Amino acid sequence: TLGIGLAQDKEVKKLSDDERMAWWRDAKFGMFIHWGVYSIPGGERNGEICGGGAEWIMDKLDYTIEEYENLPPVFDPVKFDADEWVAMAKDAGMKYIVITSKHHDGFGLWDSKVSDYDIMDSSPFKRDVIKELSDACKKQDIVFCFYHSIVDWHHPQAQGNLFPNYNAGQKDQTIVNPEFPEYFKNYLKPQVKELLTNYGDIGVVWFDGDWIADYTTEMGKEMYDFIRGIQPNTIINNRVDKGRMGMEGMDREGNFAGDFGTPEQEIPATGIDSDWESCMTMNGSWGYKPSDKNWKSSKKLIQNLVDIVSKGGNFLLNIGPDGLGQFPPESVERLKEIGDWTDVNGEAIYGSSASPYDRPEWGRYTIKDDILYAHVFDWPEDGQLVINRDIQLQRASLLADGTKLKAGLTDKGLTIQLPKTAPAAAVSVIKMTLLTK
Ligand code: FUL
Repeated sequence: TLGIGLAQDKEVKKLSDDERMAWWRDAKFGMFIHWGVYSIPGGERNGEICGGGAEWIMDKLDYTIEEYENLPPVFDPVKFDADEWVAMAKDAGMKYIVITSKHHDGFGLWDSKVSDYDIMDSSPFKRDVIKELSDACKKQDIVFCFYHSIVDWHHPQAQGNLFPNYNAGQKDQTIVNPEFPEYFKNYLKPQVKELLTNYGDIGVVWFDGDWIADYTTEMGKEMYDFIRGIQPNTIINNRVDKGRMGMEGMDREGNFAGDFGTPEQEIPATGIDSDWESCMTMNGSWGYKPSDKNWKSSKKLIQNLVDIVSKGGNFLLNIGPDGLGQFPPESVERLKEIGDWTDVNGEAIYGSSASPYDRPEWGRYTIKDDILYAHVFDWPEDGQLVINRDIQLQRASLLADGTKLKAGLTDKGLTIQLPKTAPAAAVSVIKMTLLTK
């Protein structure tokens, strides 16, 4: 449905930058999935709980490679159901999913011919998770994308030779494995090629781990062109480029490397005139971590989505399924509540653009052609919503049920008269038609 297509397919035409980005710019909202053998211990080892993301447990709680290799043989996620996962993303109003094909620990969730350290060869499960998920996405019209780490704590030519004394938590940038170029050429690239060749259209390749000393700017360029040569219209994040992680990856003109920037666990304070996507966890961990009960409310997550979209970005919201393949119940509950909101208010999100008006104190604006959407976070007690003076208003209504609203000038400024109670608990949307010249 995307028509991205593999380069091998003769019909595939290379799109322009804007054409390539079009589906992604309209999509706004995607699901990040961090899942792997680290989902079994869930951040805990011998009663000790690792700080931060539980997907870092191998490094944080000092596993040797041999000790960590005991996890794949017990990775048997019998509850995994690709159709169900994708349906939960779709029902929440998400338009794409980004799954960790391989995180820093090096374990692959697909059938790799380059390595045995994957779900087909080292786990009793023996099902190609990437295949099942990409098929489920195709069926349900969701764009399939994958995350892939440049770091590899298992591979001896990458960081594997340094375990268990790696301590990347300190982000030691000075340690270099002289054999890393071999890993890059004979392992990383071939694995990326498998993922881009055997699973149909790939919407986004979401790299990570660009900070390591071994990775070079030249490798980043080579990787970017390599992907274009296989799937010309796949979108590639800025972490393909050495040291271009997050907001730090912006140049002075405000452009990100790769095709889009990746602010992590943060939302830029103002709009950025470049493509970007904020990724964020629901609690504090990317990988499954049941000890972390610090869940953001659905209200907060919906407001984050609106905030991001009003500033011209996308929102990639993470799920960390457990070792059996189930989404945590707290995540399921939040996805449902977000879905209830997008069902009613999606019109003000998908295909919209960043607000051309200054951010008001009560919430945010998004715009689509001559329709301006006011997303009200704080419903005014006196029922008077003061909107920006420079708005040329023709008519206004509640998006939820079409109730017409009166507007006029008061001593406070241009004001819309609202009903007593807000139609939604998280964000209520007022739809305004603007006067066109
Ligand atoms: C980070 C990684 O180190 C985290 O584990 C997570 O994958 C996040 C999205 O990117 O840099």
